[in-house]
Amino acid sequence: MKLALTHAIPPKINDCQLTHLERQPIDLKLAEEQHAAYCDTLRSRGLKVIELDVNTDYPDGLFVEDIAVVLDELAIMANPGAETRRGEVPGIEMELAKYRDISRIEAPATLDGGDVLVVGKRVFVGLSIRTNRMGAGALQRILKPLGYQVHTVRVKGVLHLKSAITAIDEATLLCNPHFIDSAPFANFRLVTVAANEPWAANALPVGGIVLLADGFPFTAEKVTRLGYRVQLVDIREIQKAEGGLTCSSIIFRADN
Ligand code: CIR
Repeated sequence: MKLALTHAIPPKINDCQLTHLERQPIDLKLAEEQHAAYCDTLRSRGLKVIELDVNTDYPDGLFVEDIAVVLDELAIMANPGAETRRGEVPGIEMELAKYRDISRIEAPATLDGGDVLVVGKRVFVGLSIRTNRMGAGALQRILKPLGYQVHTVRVKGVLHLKSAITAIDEATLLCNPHFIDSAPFANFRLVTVAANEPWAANALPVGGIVLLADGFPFTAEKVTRLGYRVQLVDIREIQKAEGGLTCSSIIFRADN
C-alpha cells in the first residue's frame, strides 16, 4: 500500500518563506479546508494518509516534501536551503524512521526535497536557491550504490525543480522549459504547460489519475487530450505560500 505523509496547516503559515511571490494574506480556515480536500483526494485514490502535527511552530511545516526524499530502499533527510526550515527535519525523521533506514544530507550541503524528481531509477536534482552542488553530490553518493542515476538540472526563476517539471508517468514529464535546462530530460516525452500558465507544471500522478492545481485550464485540457484522467484540486490559499500540489505530501510504498 502507499502512504502519504502530510502535515496540518501551521497557524503561522502567514510568516512563510516567499521567494518569487508578493505576500498576500492566507485565510487559515480556507487553507485548512483546501488541505483537507487534498488529503481526501489522496485517500480516494487508495492512499493511506498520515497527517502529522509535529511542526506546527514552523510557518512552512505544511511543505513536508522538502524535508525528505523517500525511496523504496531508504529515506534521505534533507538539509533545507532556508535556515528557518531546518528545524522541521527531526519531527519528520521520527515518523519516517518507522518505515525506512535514514540517511542525511549535512551542512554545508543543502538540499530541498522539492528539488528532487525521481522517475524510476533516474533522479534529477535541481540546482536552485535552496539546493547547492554539494547537496546534489551528497545525494548522488548515497544513491549511486543503490543503482540510481543522478543528474543535476539548472533551475532559474522558480523556487524548486518540481515547480518547473514533474512526471505524469514513467516516460512523460510536464514542464515549463523556461525555468530549467531541459537537456537532461532528452529521453522523455516532454509536455509543456500552456504558454499563459507558467506555474502549471507541478502535477501529482496518483492512483491512475493526474492531479493538477485548479486554475490552469489550458494545461489541464492539454494533458486530458493526451489521454490522462485529470482531476483538479483547489489549493489557491496554499499557492500563496509558494506551494504546489507535490509539496504537501511525501508519498511512498509501505508494507504495514
Ligand atoms: C518555502 O519557501 O520553503 C515554502 N514557502 C514553500 C515550499 C514549497 N515547496 C515545494 O515547492 N516543494
